[in-house]
Amino acid sequence: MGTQEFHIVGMISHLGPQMGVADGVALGNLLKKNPHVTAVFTGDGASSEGDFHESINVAAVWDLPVIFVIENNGYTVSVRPVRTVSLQTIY
Ligand SMILES: Cc1ncc(C[n+]2csc(CCOP(=O)(O)OP(=O)(O)O)c2C)c(N)n1
Repeated sequence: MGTQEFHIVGMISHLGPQMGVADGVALGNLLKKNPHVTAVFTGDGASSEGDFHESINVAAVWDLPVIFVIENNGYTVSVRPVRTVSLQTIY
C-alpha cells in the first residue's frame, strides 16, 4: 500500500528490491534539490540479497539522502541468521 498524500511508496517487496526504489526516490529529491530524506525498512534476511548491497553502495557513492533501517529480529522467517549471514552482528 502506498499514498502520495503522505509520501509513502507502495511496497514491491519488503526485501532488497525496495531499497533500490528508495535510492531512486532519494536521487529524485537530490536532483530537484528537495530538502527531503527517504527512509526504507527491511529485515536481516534482506542482507543476503544482492539488491541490498547494491543499494547501499550506490547510496554511499552518490551521497543520496536515504536512511536504511534494518530490523534484526533474529530470524529470516524461520531461519536463524547464523545460517544465512557470516557476521556476528548486523548493524
Ligand atoms: C525480493 C524477494 N525475495 C524473496 C522473497 C521471499 N521472502 C519472503 S520473507 C523472506 C525473508 C525475510 O527475512 P527478514 O527480512 O529477516 O524478515 P522477517 O523474517 O523478520 O519477517 C524472503 C526471502 C520476497 N518476498 N521478496
